[in-house]
Amino acid sequence: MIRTGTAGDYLSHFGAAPEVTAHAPGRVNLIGEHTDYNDGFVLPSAIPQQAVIGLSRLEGDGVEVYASDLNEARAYRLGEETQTHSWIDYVQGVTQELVRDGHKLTGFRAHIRSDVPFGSGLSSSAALLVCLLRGLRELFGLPLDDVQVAQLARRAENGLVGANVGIMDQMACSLAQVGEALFLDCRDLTFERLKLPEDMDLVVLHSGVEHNHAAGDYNTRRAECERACELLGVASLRELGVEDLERVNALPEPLNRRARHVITENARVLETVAALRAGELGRVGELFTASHASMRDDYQVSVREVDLIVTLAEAEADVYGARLTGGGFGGSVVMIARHGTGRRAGERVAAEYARQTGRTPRLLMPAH
Ligand code: GAF
Repeated sequence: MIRTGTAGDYLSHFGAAPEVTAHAPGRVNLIGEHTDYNDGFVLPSAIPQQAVIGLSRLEGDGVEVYASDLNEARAYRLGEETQTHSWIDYVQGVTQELVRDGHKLTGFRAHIRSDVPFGSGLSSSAALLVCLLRGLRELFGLPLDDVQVAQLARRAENGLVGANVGIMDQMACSLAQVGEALFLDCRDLTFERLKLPEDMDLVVLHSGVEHNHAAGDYNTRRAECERACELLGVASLRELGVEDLERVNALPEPLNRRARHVITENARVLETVAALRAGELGRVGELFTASHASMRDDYQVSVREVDLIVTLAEAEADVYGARLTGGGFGGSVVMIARHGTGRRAGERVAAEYARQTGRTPRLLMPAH
């Protein structure tokens, strides 16, 4: 298992054992997309793929980091963090926020590795941030709980990294478990853990189309939601429900679509939680299908390749439903299937998708 290799990786790279090791999983969001920065509901789960880190303190304020997946080393000094538009910004963002909060750090050395596919919509960034923060928390005895870790990770990503993301991914990577869904209210960060039903398979298929949240489209969607709020006279779209859709539909294009997606998606999260509790997997599948249509037609964050995977998945007899997971503009599809059939269905979908597009999909089974 990847976790046990961490200390050995560090040792072989730096020639000494690390003082601490830490890890954090990627996440798959079951439903509740683009609702987090609108104070809404989300329902992510952890995936077995994770980021792992080995760390040791250094004298002075130098930070040395090696990313083994990229075979790249970077160095900087605490207090001199500057944006470089590369992976080291995640590390720099974290130390900058910790120092700003008055935490006492010295320099350190880190070895990082991750098997969360980059740009897959499965939170490779948040997994890296949370695993680094867990490692630093242990190394320096920082008084941070798991919610504070998530909040600090988000500030690092919004700040030095420059991606204006919501809080879902960091909360999921810090608090979610494989086999459970984290039902999270992003307005006040209250959450509940829901055990996923035993009689379903969760399948994730990465389209091979990479996305980037520091890019413009994500920020455009956020700005559109803010503008919709101004026109509707509310502080956040969370204040509205499906009973307000008439007013929402009267907004100018595309603000009407954006707000409609967020409002109906919040309602779908609540319905999905109820259906999961009742073991009504057919209903969960219908909600997945409706969520995907809303992301494709109203929020307009899907791409041709992802739509094709959803169509192929839904043509499978044992698949209850499938939808784009994560921010969109590429990334992955999450599907639920009858227990024991998910892997085969996922393989068939992946093969047909590869044949039609020439892309290389990647099948992940968040087993439970
Ligand atoms: C990305 C962001 F990082 C999250 O905060 C969330 O907005 C998601 O897109 C869409 O639901 O993963």
